[in-house]
Amino acid sequence: MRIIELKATVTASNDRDAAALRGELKSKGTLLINLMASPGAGKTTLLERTIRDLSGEFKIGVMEADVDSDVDALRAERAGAKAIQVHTGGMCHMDAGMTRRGLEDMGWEGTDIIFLENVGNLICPAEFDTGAGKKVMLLSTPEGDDKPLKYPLMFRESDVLIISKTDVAPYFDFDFDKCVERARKLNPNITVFRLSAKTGEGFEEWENWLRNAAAEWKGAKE
Ligand SMILES: Nc1nc2c(ncn2[C@@H]2O[C@H](COP(=O)(O)OP(=O)(O)OP(=O)(O)O)[C@@H](O)[C@H]2O)c(=O)[nH]1
Ligand SMILES: [Mg+2]
Repeated sequence: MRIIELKATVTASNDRDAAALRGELKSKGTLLINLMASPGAGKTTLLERTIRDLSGEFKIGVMEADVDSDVDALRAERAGAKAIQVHTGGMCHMDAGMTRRGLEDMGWEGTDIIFLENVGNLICPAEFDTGAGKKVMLLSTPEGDDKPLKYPLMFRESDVLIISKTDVAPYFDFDFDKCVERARKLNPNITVFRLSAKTGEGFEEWENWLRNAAAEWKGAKE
């Protein structure tokens, strides 16, 4: 497992770089998923199980973006994915140029699905297009059902909202209906899953969504 040190890319247009990267990935049928959430929401735990469940069907890559450490990439690698750790040089998000460098260093060709576990926070990652084909966010029940009100851009930008740690929801008075209503007010098309890595709730639905998304992405490559 490699670790690479990155600095923010200085280019005229992140959006243009992101669109170019997305086009290259699409031409090879590789679906890049930008996974975003607060620190500790359960991103790596979600990935570990997803990799174990799906690595017989798909070639899966994981790019772990953090300010420091290699723990998450080691976890993804142990679960069976091709993994790379990128250090963001203190930056709180990944941009398209950084994502391209990480992917090239990892060797992305031949993979079906690559998860980019973005730096943990609900603000900056929502502002930067990384070139991903899909954006998936997690909100864990201990964070509270009011988060769509406080971090609207993240909810607006995401294709999928995974409400994680449902097993502990009763301890945090988490109101699922209120949370989903608030999220849908910002983004009527957002797909919502309830999921627990402890009980396994929701994994079947999430993994079926992934299967469909990967197939659609490949189908559109011509
Ligand atoms: N009860 C419960 N705990 C969970 C669940 N998913 C993850 N956790 C716990 O939450 C903690 C953080 O999980 P991670 O998967 O490391 O979270 P992360 O979002 O990758 O964290 P960062 O990469 O540091 O931002 C760990 O102690 C996990 O065991 C869940 O579904 N239920
Ligand atoms: Mg993590």
